[in-house]
Amino acid sequence: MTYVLYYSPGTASLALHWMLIELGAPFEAIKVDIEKDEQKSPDFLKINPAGHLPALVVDGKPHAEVAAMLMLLAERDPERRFDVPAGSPERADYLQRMFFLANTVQPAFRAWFYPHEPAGPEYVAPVQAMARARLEAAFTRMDANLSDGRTYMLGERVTALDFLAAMLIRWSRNMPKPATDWPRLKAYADRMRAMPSLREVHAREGLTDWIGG
Ligand SMILES: N[C@@H](CCC(=O)N[C@@H](CS)C(=O)NCC(=O)O)C(=O)O
Repeated sequence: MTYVLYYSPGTASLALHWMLIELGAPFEAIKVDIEKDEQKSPDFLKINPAGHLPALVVDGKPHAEVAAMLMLLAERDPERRFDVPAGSPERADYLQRMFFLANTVQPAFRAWFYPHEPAGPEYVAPVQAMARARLEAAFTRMDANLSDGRTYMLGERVTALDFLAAMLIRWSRNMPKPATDWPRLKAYADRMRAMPSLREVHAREGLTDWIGG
């Protein structure tokens, strides 16, 4: 059955859009205009009551949360190319790293990009300072995870984790100290940027920065 992806260019939907392309899965992509706050429209709130992107319709039912949907797409792939199934040796690392990105890194980015949310416009500067410190600490950990020379976040093959990790590295591109200032993350980002599907999703979403290195 065809998936339906609700997306906005460059946002958290990018990882799903990218994986759908890489998998060659049948899907329809519906653009939601964040500039016009369409993600808060009554019609979209029926799809994702949180008013966030992405949303992914699976078997006719809408779902949200990018990390969860990446894991779902990976396990639904008939060849399970990017899945790390229960019982496999890397499973605990996979879950830990996936949840670290979703629970720690994504909220810090949310605070960086939406700094008024936690405490209003008055506290934008301290919120961004906190977000920056948390993100830089996270980049240090992600970089250290690659210190044994592994090619991808979990080892020698691409998993669902890499779609999320590479997207988050991309999000840091305009920060004072982007993730690519960490040498192993830079080399990793370059490897991911060589994937034709990452180039393709940039083209489809009309994104031109970062992908060129
Ligand atoms: N926890 C959600 C967060 C999604 C999220 O924050 N999406 C942002 C774009 S990156 C969004 O929808 N922003 C518009 C808004 O919050 O109104 C996920 O992981 O999917």
